[in-house]
Amino acid sequence: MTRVPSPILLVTSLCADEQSAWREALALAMPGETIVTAEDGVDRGLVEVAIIANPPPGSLRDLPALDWIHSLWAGVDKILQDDTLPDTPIVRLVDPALAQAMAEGVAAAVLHLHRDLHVYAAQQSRKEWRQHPVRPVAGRRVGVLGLGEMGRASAALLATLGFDVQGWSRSRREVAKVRAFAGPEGFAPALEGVEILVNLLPLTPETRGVLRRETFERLAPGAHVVNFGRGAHLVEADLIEALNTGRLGHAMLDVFEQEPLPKDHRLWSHPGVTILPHVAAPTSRATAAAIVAEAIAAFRRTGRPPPAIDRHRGY
Ligand code: NDP
Ligand code: OXD
Repeated sequence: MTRVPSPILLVTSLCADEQSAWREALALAMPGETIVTAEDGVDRGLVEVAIIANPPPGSLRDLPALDWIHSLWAGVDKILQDDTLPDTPIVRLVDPALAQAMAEGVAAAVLHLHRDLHVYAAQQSRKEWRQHPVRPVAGRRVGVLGLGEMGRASAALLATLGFDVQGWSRSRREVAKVRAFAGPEGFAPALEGVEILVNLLPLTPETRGVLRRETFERLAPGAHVVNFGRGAHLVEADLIEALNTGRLGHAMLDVFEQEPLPKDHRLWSHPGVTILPHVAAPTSRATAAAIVAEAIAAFRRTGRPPPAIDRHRGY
């Protein structure tokens, strides 16, 4: 007798349309599985696998048979803040298409700043026709904080474009044509001479507030900052002070402690800031659903979930 696979619970805090688009994509990628949501009135005692996207706190309680969780997000900082989270492995999204999208987003941001497009946007608002010298990429040092899935792809693309790239991670990572630094002792050298700093760290107790005054002071004067990690990496008051004094040139921010960024937030109107609405690397439903489907198929065959995040490290 063939065993009917247990239902897979999809739990998100997405709007109804987006959640059903995900459900459809997941169902298409794994036609032999049944994807359910809490609203379907499923017997929670049967659920062995949950697929999540920023689930509301408490929504993964009362799942006694839960074996593991697959997140549709790369970053797991929000989920880990839920104290009711069951003690099961959490697998995060690792998708080459996401890393490629991030690398493109980082290259776009860095080239934008490198070619002074933020300066020309400000000039346009004043109808000012003024040319600035163009510097070669080879002389421009870019620092990348975090050399994981996102950071390695981004650093590699920046190096291919000809920038002088250096990166920082917890353990030493090899990326062709990128000077790599690691650990607390590698932090200061990783910032030395950096004119454009890109943050691609996960948010953990150790990395919270990493973009602060002491960090900015180690960069080249007038350096630019790109924050594509998480909002809480940035100490906003330190950023504003550094922009106002000219210690920093410009900041390109994609992530915020509160998203959407409230309409009355001071960052919206700061002339030294470009705001992006969390679009550095949008998740592709098709590729992500295929990756999740493959992980679940392997679990059905072997009974083992894919490699999980380290909850103690926080990523
Ligand atoms: P990974 O886990 O693959 O990489 C994390 C990197 O950060 C690793 O190189 C890790 O070092 C390094 N790191 C972690 N903690 C420290 C520390 N204390 N000191 C030094 N280095 C540290 O994550 P991803 O690259 O997949 O994603 C990174 C983050 O990007 C996500 O957590 C998310 O916040 C953000 N993100 C943003 C998106 C957007 O659209 N804005 C989209 C997707 C992700 P080591 O290599 O030694 O482990
Ligand atoms: C993610 C993100 O973590 O989009 O996947 O920020």
